Amino acid sequence: MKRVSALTIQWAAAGLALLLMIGAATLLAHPLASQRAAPQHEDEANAPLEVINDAGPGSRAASAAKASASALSPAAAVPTAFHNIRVEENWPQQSGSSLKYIPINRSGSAYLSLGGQVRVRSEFWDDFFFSNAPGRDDSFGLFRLRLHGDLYLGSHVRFFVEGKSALSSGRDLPGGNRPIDVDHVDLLNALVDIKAPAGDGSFTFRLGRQEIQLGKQRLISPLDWANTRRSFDAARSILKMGGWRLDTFFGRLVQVRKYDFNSYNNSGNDLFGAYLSGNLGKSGLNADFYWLGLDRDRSTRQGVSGSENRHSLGARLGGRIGESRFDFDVEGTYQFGDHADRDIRAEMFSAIVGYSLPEHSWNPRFFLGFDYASGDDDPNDGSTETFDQLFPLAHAYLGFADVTSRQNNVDLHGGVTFKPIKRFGVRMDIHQLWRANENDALYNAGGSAVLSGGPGTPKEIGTEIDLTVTFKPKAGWLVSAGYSRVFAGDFVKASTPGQDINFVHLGVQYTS
Ligand SMILES: [Ca+2]
Ligand SMILES: [Ca+2]
Repeated sequence: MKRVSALTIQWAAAGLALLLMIGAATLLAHPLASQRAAPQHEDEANAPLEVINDAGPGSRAASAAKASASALSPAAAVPTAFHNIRVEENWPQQSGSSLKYIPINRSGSAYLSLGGQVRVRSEFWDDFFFSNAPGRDDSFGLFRLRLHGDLYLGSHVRFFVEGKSALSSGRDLPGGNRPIDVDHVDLLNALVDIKAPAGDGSFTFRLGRQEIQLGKQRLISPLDWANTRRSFDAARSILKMGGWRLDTFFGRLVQVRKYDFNSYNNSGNDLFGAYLSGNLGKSGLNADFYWLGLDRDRSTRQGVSGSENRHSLGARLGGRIGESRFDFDVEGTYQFGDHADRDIRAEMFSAIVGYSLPEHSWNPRFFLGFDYASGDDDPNDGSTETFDQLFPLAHAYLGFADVTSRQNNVDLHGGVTFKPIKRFGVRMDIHQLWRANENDALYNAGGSAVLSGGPGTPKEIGTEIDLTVTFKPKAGWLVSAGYSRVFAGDFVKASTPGQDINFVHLGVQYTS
């Protein structure tokens, strides 16, 4: 532990003042928001896409004290007004909000819905990435504004445009302000939908810049935690029928250029595939089946660089177990393809089991989870076995301090969520983190190799505890605070100063 810098105190004071201001504003807030009806989510029957929105404190539903409980137990699911991906919202005529369903022709067949979100987060770091070297303590603020317009022209054509502005007060940790922190003014979504009835459901062709969220966001997520979020320039079809949803798409990752317009052509990461999700009859279980393809112009793995062509085949199953208090979620993915002159063979497995006590006034849910993602045992054997995490929401699963990713990783974790007071949610997690293979690197949350391994090196990365508190004073408001401590394990002690990491975050968000 070290001295607290003046800057840290400044930011702490600013953060607290902000929280107090927001709290006061909230008490006075117009009751409009809380009067709203929930939108008619076509997807609500399709729980997999609703899922882990509440996995991170930065996401809207984290607040909903239902925290991860409802994420995994459909029985507890509550209709929510705002979706993590705003284009998934479809507001009814009687929403009660003057911003939604604004008719623009006499018959009302053409109408416009407007919305937006403001988010402010302060982060405080002590001994970032296990080091007490200069430049490893910092505090900074992240600001984000999103505004969108959603125009319906009859029942077949829809235009959706969402802009963003992501700013930082100045991150001085290694890497400075990263592309996940800053994107001055840009387009997050800009798409057109052509929609037609299909059987008991619908078929939609979607073209343009768009966010993609699949399953529990283990592999593909809009990454709400990041200030700039993540989108793709893509063509996509969405078929909804019989309680199932099939997404097929071809897209290109939008590479954030912090101070310039994010163009279509500078990414080098093409993502394509098919993703099927739905409910298994009346079992209360939901399932996903998918194939995801990824073409990277160039990547470096275990010191070898080259173009990469990787396919991921996977399945997920989750839900409440009968009428019991147990819920579960399991997912497995196998990857194959080629990288430079090597073959790709990698896999991951993720499982979590929860136990809820609904009759207790705190509504607690206890959970135990295990995550595994393969590593490479020999860089010179002609094959690469390091799993690729693709475009995930990693820290919802592997710890809020973002020390590691779903690559050469083992995480045994457990915790509890509960609601001690109405509108308050508490989540406590503990993670024991290892590398899967001693000869492969430790990969950070961004998927970059940060510490290389070797024969005989310890596998233990460390132990992380996370405490997250959320408060949702009114519909649309989310106040969150979190503390994480990562105790350095044998592997990082051997190759870094081995200090424990402290991380505090305070956030306020308003969604309309
Ligand atoms: Ca930009
Ligand atoms: Ca190998």
